[in-house]
Amino acid sequence: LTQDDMKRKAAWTALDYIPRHTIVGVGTGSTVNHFIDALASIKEDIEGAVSSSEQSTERLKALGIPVLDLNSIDSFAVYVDGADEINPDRHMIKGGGAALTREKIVAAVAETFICIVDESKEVPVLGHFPLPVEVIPMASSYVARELNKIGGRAVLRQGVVTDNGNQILDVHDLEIQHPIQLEAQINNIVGVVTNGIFAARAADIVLVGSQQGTKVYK
Ligand code: DER
Repeated sequence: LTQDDMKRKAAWTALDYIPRHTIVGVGTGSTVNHFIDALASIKEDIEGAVSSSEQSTERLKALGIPVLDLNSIDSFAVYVDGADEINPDRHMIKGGGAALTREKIVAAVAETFICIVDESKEVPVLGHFPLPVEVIPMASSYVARELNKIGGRAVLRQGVVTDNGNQILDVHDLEIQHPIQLEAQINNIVGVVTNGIFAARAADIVLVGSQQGTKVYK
């Protein structure tokens, strides 16, 4: 199986966790793109989707799935999204696709977060994947200096402006032994909009596409 095959297997397995006649929160990325294709196959059975990016919104609309405004909803059952890394506590690094802010917002509203990954995303400790941090453009150099002070090596992601008009710093060389603490610490740096540690609100169910099929853990 190729990595894409494993992503597709995890994405289609997520259908088993989608209650009918509900609103589904949809993340961003290549694994989620497979999930959107899967969701389209049951679109008559769902009320609609809440999207975490313009990229996902376009794909949902192209497949005839209604995209709803998060502000018109006070809760919904399931959010499905990928991750760049996930540890045994179901804490994630996300943001490889620069959608981390809206992903974190939609995930915060969802009752259940289902993470769909291929086996390459499973790590014992977060941090080998450079940690994305969304920053207000005028603060990018200041935030980079603050992140370097805590042991990272912050690099401005070239040529990327997020859906919210902000920039991304990718922080290399972190070994994240205490994700919940570091997530809060980085949030406190003035100028940071969102950081890609998803630990305070971790995934609830993880579907891992692997050579042996799809593993489920929660
Ligand atoms: O940017 C993101 O958070 C995406 O979910 C990313 O983490 C996963 O992207 P992939 O499914 O293309 O590997």
